Amino acid sequence: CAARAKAFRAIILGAPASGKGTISSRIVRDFKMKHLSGGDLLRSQISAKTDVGLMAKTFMDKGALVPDDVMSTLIINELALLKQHSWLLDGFPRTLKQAETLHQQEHADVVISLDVPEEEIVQRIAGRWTHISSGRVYNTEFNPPKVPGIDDVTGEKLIQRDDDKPEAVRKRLQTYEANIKPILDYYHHHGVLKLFKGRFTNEIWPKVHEFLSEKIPPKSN
Ligand code: G5P
Ligand code: MG
Repeated sequence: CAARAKAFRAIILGAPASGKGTISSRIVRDFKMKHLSGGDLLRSQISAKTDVGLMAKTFMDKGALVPDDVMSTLIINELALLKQHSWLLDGFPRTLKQAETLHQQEHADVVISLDVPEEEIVQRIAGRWTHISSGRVYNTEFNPPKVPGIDDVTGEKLIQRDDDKPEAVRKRLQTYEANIKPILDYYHHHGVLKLFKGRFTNEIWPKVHEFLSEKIPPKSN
């Protein structure tokens, strides 16, 4: 076959429940990219009861950020395994420090930033159900599982995340607001930032698809 195209590096950012996971799953369905979510990675560490997982949980349950050094090490180790692949990084960086650490290793080709109104976000979180080992998410109204409380693919149980309780959600939104501006400025300065504003995923998704189609070839199958 022809020489392999350069691996493509994308980042997707947005407030809690802005649809990063949902849009990421559509991106990897349509484009040849590996999805890496910081939150999913932490939750799988928690399920496996690793030291990092147990430590991270104390921050996550409060809706606070996991310390930068822990998080950056975790992500950079995972990205090292994906060197040859195009990847989509979801929910990292969350601080300017993380953005700078990442930039020492990898340069993003595009940064997709989702901008969804806050009242929509609060409503969504209340209806979210998660399949922990895969990171698949459902919403009782938007994309309900075929059988309530059960993952469509594996038949395993769905759970509601501990940090989806109202107190933690408020804190997560505050934390996001407090940190996002310098990150967006940083990527804007590097000329890779693209904002997508809208209320619903089905409204934002076609624009993301069109944008990415101009950058990388869609999957041929
Ligand atoms: P996470 O796991 O990154 P958040 O809070 O950033 O968590 P979250 O909650 O995973 O983001 P999302 O991926 O943006 O949200 O959204 P989603 O899951 O796709 O969609 C949310 C819900 O809405 C779902 O139920 C979905 O079905 C539904 N939905 C989607 N679109 C629509 C729509 O159009 N309409 C409706 N009605 N519903 C819709 O991070 C968790 C924690 O991990 C730590 C932190 O403690 C963080 O709080 N962490 C980090 N700490 C430090 N540094 C980092 N880089 C960290 N990354 C994670
Ligand atoms: Mg997510």
